[in-house]
Amino acid sequence: MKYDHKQVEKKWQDIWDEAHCFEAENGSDKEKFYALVEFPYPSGQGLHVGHPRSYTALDIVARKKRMQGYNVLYPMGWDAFGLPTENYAIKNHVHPAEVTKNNIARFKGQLRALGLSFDWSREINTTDPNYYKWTQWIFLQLFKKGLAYKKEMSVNWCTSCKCVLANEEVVNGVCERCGSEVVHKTKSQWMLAITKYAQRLIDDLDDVDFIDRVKVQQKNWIGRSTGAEVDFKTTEGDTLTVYTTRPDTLFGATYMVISPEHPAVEKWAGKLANIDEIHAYREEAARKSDFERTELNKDKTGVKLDGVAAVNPVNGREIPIFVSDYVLMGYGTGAIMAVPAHDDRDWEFAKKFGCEIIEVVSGGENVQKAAFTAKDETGILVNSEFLNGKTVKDAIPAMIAWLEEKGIGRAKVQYKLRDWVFSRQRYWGEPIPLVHCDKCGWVAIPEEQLPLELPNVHTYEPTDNGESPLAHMTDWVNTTCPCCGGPAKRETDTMPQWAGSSWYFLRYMDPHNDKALASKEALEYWSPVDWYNGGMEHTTLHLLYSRFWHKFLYDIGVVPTKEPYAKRTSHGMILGENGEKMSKSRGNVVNPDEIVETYGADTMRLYEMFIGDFEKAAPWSPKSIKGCRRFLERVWALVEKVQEGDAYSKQHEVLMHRTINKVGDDADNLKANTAIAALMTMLNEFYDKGVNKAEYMTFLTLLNPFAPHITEELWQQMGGKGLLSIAPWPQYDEAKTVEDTVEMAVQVNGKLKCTIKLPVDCDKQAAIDAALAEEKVQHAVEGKQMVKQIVVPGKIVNLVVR
Ligand code: ANZ
Ligand code: ZN
Repeated sequence: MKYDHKQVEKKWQDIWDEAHCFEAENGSDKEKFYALVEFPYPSGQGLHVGHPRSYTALDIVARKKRMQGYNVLYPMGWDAFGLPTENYAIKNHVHPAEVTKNNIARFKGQLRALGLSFDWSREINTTDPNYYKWTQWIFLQLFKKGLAYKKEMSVNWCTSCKCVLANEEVVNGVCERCGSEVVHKTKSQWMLAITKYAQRLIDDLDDVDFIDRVKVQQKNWIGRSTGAEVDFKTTEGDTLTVYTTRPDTLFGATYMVISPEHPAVEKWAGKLANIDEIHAYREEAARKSDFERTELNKDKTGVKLDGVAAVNPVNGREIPIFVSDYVLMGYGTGAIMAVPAHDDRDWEFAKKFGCEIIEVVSGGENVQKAAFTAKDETGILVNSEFLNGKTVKDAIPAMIAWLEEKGIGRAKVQYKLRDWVFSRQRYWGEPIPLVHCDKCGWVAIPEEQLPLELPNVHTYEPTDNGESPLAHMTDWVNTTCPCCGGPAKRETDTMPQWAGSSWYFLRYMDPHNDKALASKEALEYWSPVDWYNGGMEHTTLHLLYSRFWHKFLYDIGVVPTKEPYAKRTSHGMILGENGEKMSKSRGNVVNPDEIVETYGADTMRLYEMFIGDFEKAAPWSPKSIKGCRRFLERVWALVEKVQEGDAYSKQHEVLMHRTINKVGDDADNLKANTAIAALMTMLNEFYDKGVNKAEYMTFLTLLNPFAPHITEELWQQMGGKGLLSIAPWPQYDEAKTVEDTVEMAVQVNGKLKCTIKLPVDCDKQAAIDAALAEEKVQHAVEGKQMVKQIVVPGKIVNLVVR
């Protein structure tokens, strides 16, 4: 019979559905295992060949754990709010809910066709009111604890999406999503105080098993730095406070720089002769992204304040103050002390504006030629009175102590992380469940009124004035204040797409609960996620946000663990055949549907796992797909050659135990590629030396997590009991994984004559005797004199004759 993947795959997908065999059980006594992959955004393009790389890898883990007797939760759902759907809806005049429904249907069909063992009874959708009820509920708890607050602030504004972006959504100065220019705009925004959790988000990384690059990126993004705040008196009699990581260099501070947006500009406006020039400069700066402003190699610009100066507290010297865009308002205090001798940007600025450069750390090149920035044991303080002769490391605390004693400075820890801008002026998102009352201010709507459903509007176009489309719906907007009963207005901004994905893994634990986001028992049993795999692009956004929400939920007693994910891994990208990123414009996008249609899901799965090291990017290779397909055809054809036998034969015993061990280990370590290679070797051995039923059944079991459909079919043909997908994983015996015989080469005068099989522990003389017993060897030494006999144990017997 020919291997017909279409018939086989459809048959088993239906059987699995009917058997509900991948459904996890709540309230089970079994040990649990929770495997999670990032739920997709159901875009109009459908599934990408990149998705199955992550899904298949954890599907293999989930399937194997299930066979090992665990109660496995491997769920799937839809992260369905967001801009692309809304933009598509606007363009094509279809409601976003309709677009979402259609896209989900397509995605679900594609995932099903891949034979992924998801528990579809727990499917979730972030745009379902029964789901976002709890997203809104969590927001209300944050609001009640003072962690959600509204603030006038300068925000990133995408000129094309007409929408506020979080810092994380701005990449190299452009919108992460559409690539358009991002400018600054002052707007009133809902903010979440993620910075309150900055230190815990760093510290608790010690307790989780995340791959190193994920930990490093999380830490870099949070950006902890230690240093001091120093207060400088000004000629106006007020103080200007700076943040510095190098208080040891204070004697070298020859000027100060404030950000163009610093409030001191307006405070001193009346005293500044060149205030117009400063205002013009500030407008110019507002048009640039933070990225452009702080780029190292950019030409330094700025304006010196004409009328106000500062005083360096260590020596009483008057020093000028500049505004310059390389100092950002959003970091530290928005003001710096400039030490051109030891900071590159300050040095460039000083050269351009003719500021004094004073060396205070010796050990490098001439500081008039370049800044000496080393911050290690080699630098020694000079020109710094009480710090002279100290290393930088010792001088920093010494200066902080001096400043603290004088009451003009203090040690300070600073984070790059900003609070999370949480409102969007768009339609397709969760409504923020708050109302504004002139008397009571911002008031939470009563929890019994959740979900606050998104009203059905007819236009969702973003407005040019930056107001949400919901603002036009006066019937919906005008309401009564839950607090005083007076007239009030609803918040019309919606939540960002990151909201629904910040807690979705909890909902899978108990997806139909209408009393709580999940029951206490379900949370206790399933937490934490045992293994979470996802893209590196989500390391600084989703991963950080969801860890933050989880910690908050832990603090208010909702979830039982501090961290949501015990383990996090990340897959490399699948590139086009040309080694470049797949994209429509490059014309190198591979459609997964076509691969499944032509070769079958099992081939597709094997191929995506065989493509290379899981963590590394890998180019698409049609040749290698054919190789995987051929392997499965040989697995199929072998069924006719299987002989009787309920136990492993002597000849394959070591091979069997070894491969069980190897495939199991590899599957647990995301090394599917080497597991598959071991199964290929096994198959070759069977073709060479024959195979019995016990051996073939074990082989099918080992291959099942990788190629589930074909193995179920062959298992059934062989008379296997029940579903292979839930059959027990094979056991192996450690002692039997080692060969008890070795093969040794026999040479006469350096020429290979034959090979002999000997016990592993056989001694030298026995090896020589065995070699001499071989006919070919006897022939070669006949009538000659034996000069030397060399034995390399386990490898070679070399006889030298004359
Ligand atoms: C004096 C100094 C001397 C500095 C020196 C560095 C080297 P990290 O490590 O990133 O925290 N800085 C402070 N606030 C800033 C702002 N709002 N915009 C731009 N730059 C700012 O960097 C802290 C250092 O960056 C601070 O230490 C300050 O320059 C600058 F030899 O102060 B330093
Ligand atoms: Zn009120």
